[in-house]
Amino acid sequence: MNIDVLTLFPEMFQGPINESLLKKAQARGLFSLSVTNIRDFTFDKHKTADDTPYGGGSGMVMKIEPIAAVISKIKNKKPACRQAGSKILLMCPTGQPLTQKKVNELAQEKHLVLLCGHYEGVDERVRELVDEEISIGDYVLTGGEIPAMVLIDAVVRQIPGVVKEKESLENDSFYNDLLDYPSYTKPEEFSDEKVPEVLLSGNHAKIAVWRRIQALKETLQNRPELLARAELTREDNKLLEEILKN
Ligand code: 4GO
Repeated sequence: MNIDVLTLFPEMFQGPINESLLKKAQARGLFSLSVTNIRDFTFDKHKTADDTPYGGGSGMVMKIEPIAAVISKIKNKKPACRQAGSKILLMCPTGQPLTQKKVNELAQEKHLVLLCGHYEGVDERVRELVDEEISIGDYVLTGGEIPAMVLIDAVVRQIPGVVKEKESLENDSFYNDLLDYPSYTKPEEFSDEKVPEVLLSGNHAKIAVWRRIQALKETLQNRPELLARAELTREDNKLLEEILKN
């Protein structure tokens, strides 16, 4: 997958994307990232990327022409961008929520363009230039850069080969609308707290049932609304009944 980021703050992408699994994924050619400074597409001598809002009010609004110019350049340079398998996304608090389902959909694309607004917002006419508007949650940030990084991390994680074992993705929270079960590693005892006995038993069937119960409990406690849409087996429903009795 190829990801283009359009931003006024390209340096922000130096850190998170170039560490850990994302770094390895790039080194192994599983995805590539190119970050473009929108300011390079301004045409006046002051390199103006934002201006005051029509109608008055506080803050600055990002101008549409530099954004249109950079998108147009990407489309011309990469013909793939105009075909299926390519999406232009605007990171904004009024967009569609970024869920695991949305992440998995986006992971199927060959090319993503992520447009990051800054200041008070972007000229409304930007909507004509993008395919989708995406929000990472119900809160406002100073810019779309961190949401873009969140999206990149979540999407790249779903590219085959980035996370070693497929099983590890299938056990993830939200994979099947259940939260993940708890994990432990050495030592067996820490501050009087022991690792649950069953995990040391070597009985894989028992461990699987225990983990399922923990996932159901965790979901019931922290995110009960997820359970309503989770696809539960008859066994799950029996386990839930037991949990609710206690
Ligand atoms: C995205 C962008 C929040 C989100 C943003 C979000 N805040 N919830 N701020 O995904 C235009 C100017 C939007 C600042 C940007």
